[in-house]
Amino acid sequence: MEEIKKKAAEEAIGKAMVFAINTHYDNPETAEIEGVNVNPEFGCFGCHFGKEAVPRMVEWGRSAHGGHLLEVKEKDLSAAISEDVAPAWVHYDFKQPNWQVCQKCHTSTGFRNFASDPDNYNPANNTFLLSGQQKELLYCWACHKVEDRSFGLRNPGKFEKTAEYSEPADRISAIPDLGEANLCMVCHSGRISGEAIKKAEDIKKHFGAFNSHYLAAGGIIFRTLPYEFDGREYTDFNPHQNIDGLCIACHMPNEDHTFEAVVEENGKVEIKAKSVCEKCHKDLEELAKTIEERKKQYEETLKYIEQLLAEKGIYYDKAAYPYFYPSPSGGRGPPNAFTDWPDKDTLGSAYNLNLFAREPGAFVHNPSYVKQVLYDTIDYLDDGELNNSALEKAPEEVKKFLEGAR
Ligand code: HEC
Ligand code: HEC
Ligand code: HEC
Ligand code: HEC
Ligand code: HEC
Ligand code: HEC
Ligand SMILES: [Ca+2]
Ligand SMILES: [Ca+2]
Repeated sequence: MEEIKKKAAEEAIGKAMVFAINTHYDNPETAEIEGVNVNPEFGCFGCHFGKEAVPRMVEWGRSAHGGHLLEVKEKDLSAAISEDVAPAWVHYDFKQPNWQVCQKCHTSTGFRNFASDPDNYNPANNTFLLSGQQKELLYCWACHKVEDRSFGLRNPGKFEKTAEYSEPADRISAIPDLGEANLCMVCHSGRISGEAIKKAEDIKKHFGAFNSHYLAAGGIIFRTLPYEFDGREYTDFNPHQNIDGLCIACHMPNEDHTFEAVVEENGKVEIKAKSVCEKCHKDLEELAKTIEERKKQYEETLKYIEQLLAEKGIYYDKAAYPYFYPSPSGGRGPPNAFTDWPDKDTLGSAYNLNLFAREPGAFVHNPSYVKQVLYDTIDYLDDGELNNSALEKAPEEVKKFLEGAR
């Protein structure tokens, strides 16, 4: 009996070792990420905090912040995280000095240093203990204070202090201290606001000069990002903005480190943060169906905006930075980018398209406001005037989505 137990234990340890060797080493010779890098400053404690950490590690290993490492390795233990799976960690070698402005959101070292002391943050002082092309994911020690063994969360403070952009100043300063969600706001609130287009003296530039950046949920919730049209009123009513814990409440129910608010399989949505939504939405099955429907309608609405821009000779290619081209781009990229913006509202419309195409949760994050902005974008593009004509020629799904927005 003892012999059998011992053998089983040895086998389990052997398996864990093989697994660890294949997931804890990132080959410096390749641009893909083969596994996590162990920062000698924190050692194994950088992630293995103790018993409570174990379920979190598995969840994190499946998350976008963890580059979906465990999903990649489940298929093939020798596979690596590629650009397709996690572009934000893999696309560039962000530790190189020419990417210093990007490091606070695209590296653990940069984020840790920034979030620990935003006032005195200087990316030139980011020290990367990595070699060759090795890259960081968003490790546990980026968000958690591992250095004092408290494992508590870093707190960069109010968004006003951490924002990449300074306008619209009144709305930015109105964002309250969000506690733990201050962490999320640093990276998920975009880099350039639609206000910048209003202030710009010269708009005849390629779109990179106005690109809001991506997955900018915070900038939608608090209305800091979208291009709003002059002469139109926008609602301040967003019931989701005052939920205690904000991003954490909806995206980390029961401390879930996959950071998923919903899971989706074959177009069917299952809500994870049930107890949060339940406080206001009585019928959760109904709510899940609404999300499925709205998601489709939202995507159709963005397609329609893309079509209206194309009719003006402005072609959107989501996959090819800087995204707008004078002819269908086919993934070409500069120097053929579109620069001949006829006016600010057209550029603002293009800006909104790219912002929302890169914020797939916007229709949940701020439902009524988002519909207004999309309505106005279409209303402007359809005949160059804000005359409530947006739904006249719109496809059925778009009509369903925007009915009642104005
Ligand atoms: C950057 C984060 C990180 C660091 C640092 C880290 N690990 Fe891990 N480790 C993980 C993740 C994620 C898993 C997968 C979680 C799971 O399967 O339980 C894991 C799993 C393991 C496993 C597999 C067995 C188990 O616990 O399930 C071993 C063994 C292991 N790590 C050893 C180490 C050692 C030794 C060090 C220090 C040299 C270390 N790890 C440092 C993230 C890390
Ligand atoms: C250091 C910057 C950073 C911080 C801090 C951060 N995120 Fe992220 N987050 C990212 C990046 C980058 C991605 C996309 C990774 C990829 O897919 O390449 C991402 C992805 C996500 C996704 C998944 C999107 C998808 O397409 O699957 C969610 C949800 C998310 N983050 C929520 C949060 C929440 C909630 C917080 C706060 C607890 C947070 N993030 C903190 C940078 C950050
Ligand atoms: C304020 C935080 C922040 C800063 C600063 C930042 N990014 Fe990002 N970036 C993000 C987030 C969040 C994502 C995740 C979006 C995604 O994967 O869809 C992202 C995604 C990306 C992607 C993947 C895009 C894709 O196609 O999905 C690239 C490339 C990128 N950023 C480049 C840069 C570069 C270059 C810089 C510096 C010049 C930079 N970023 C600065 C937050 C930031
Ligand atoms: C993007 C930031 C972020 C990253 C990265 C992150 N966490 Fe967390 N973690 C949080 C937040 C926010 C909470 C608080 C959640 C709450 O209050 O509901 C938390 C809570 C925890 C807790 C306490 C809750 C509990 O289950 O006891 C543990 C333990 C934990 N995280 C472990 C980890 C580990 C291990 C990793 C890496 C595998 C990790 N975290 C990565 C943001 C992060
Ligand atoms: C009311 C709950 C709620 C709040 C608050 C909330 N989210 Fe979301 N979020 C969702 C839901 C639900 C989705 C999924 C929408 C879908 O894909 O169908 C989502 C989608 C996302 C996505 C895209 C995920 C993907 O898979 O593509 C990101 C990133 C994100 N949220 C980040 C955040 C951040 C950061 C905050 C805080 C600034 C936040 N969210 C606040 C409910 C919420
Ligand atoms: C504090 C109350 C409250 C909580 C908590 C809450 N919601 Fe809402 N939600 C509302 C209200 C009120 C509306 C209607 C907003 C409007 O009409 O502008 C709404 C609207 C929505 C919509 C848009 C519906 C539509 O017809 O377009 C979605 C989707 C949604 N909520 C999802 C969620 C999810 C998912 C959760 C939990 C993760 C959640 N909500 C939590 C109050 C709440
Ligand atoms: Ca590598
Ligand atoms: Ca019109």
